[in-house]
Amino acid sequence: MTSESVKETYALIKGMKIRGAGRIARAAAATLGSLAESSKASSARELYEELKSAGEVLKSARPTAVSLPNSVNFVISVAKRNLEKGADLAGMRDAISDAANLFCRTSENAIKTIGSIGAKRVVDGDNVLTHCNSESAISILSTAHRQGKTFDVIVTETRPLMQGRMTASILSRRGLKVTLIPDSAARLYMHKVDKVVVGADAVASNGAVVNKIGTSQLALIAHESRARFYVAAETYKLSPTTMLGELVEIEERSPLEVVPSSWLKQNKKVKVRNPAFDITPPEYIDIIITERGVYPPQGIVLLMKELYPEPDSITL
Ligand code: RUB
Repeated sequence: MTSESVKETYALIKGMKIRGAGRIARAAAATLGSLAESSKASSARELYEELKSAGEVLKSARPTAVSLPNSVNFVISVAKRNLEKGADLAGMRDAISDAANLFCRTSENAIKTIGSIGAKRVVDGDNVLTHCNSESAISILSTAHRQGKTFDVIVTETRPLMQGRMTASILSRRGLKVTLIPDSAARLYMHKVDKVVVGADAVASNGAVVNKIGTSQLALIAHESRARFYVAAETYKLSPTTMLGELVEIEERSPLEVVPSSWLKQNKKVKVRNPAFDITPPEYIDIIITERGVYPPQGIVLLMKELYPEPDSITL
């Protein structure tokens, strides 16, 4: 039986009350940690089985951000190791809770580190464009601002759910100079943009980046305008299964995020599609900024191999 807290986190992630690849990963890890603390399981094995099924539920909340299965798999792999070592129920509870806390702390630190590494790329007088709402991209811009650099930020609205407004408010409250533009105005503005900084939901082994819909168009016009294109991605955004040739699933959301139901009723023959993410090929990306340093997209596979030395043992 799925616990109430797992159902609640699942609903919050699916309904996008908790959103953004890093946040959903931490929410899932934290939920597994508290499940371990409150579970009524009567043995270590029972707790492990309960954790595994809760993990499956959480992973199914949104399909694209690989941070979600990566965080769940991290916590479950620690539980598995402890079970195999013969941990008792209390030992298992502690190990799972510690693993969840470790994931959340590591994630928060990674975002700070990416901020420091990425801020080095921002210089006085820059015009930097960002899309959607990425904690890591925001960390870079906020860090550069705290370091006293003066630059302008252009934020795209990010239709249909307008996450760009969140980014614009956050940066503006922190004292950055921000201009919000419709997504469709990006090419008009790109000629004065020096750098584009975006986050990632998943990074494939060939260096392609999956991020909010519209990212790949921005990369294309940045390429045309010779603006640099930077991706900020914690290492838990790397998708290990892409080393085995698996593709990243692109989430398709409700048409009601694009048009109201009254419009749909009046235009029954019109098909409305709402893909939430797209794929930017590595040729359009200059660097991927991780907490482990900066990588050209074509080199990200080396980091992936270091983090996942036995790709064949990855559960598909
Ligand atoms: C959010 C989005 C963000 C990435 C990275 O999409 O595409 O750019 O998740 O964010 P949604 P972060 O709003 O559909 O979740 O750097 O915060 O992990």
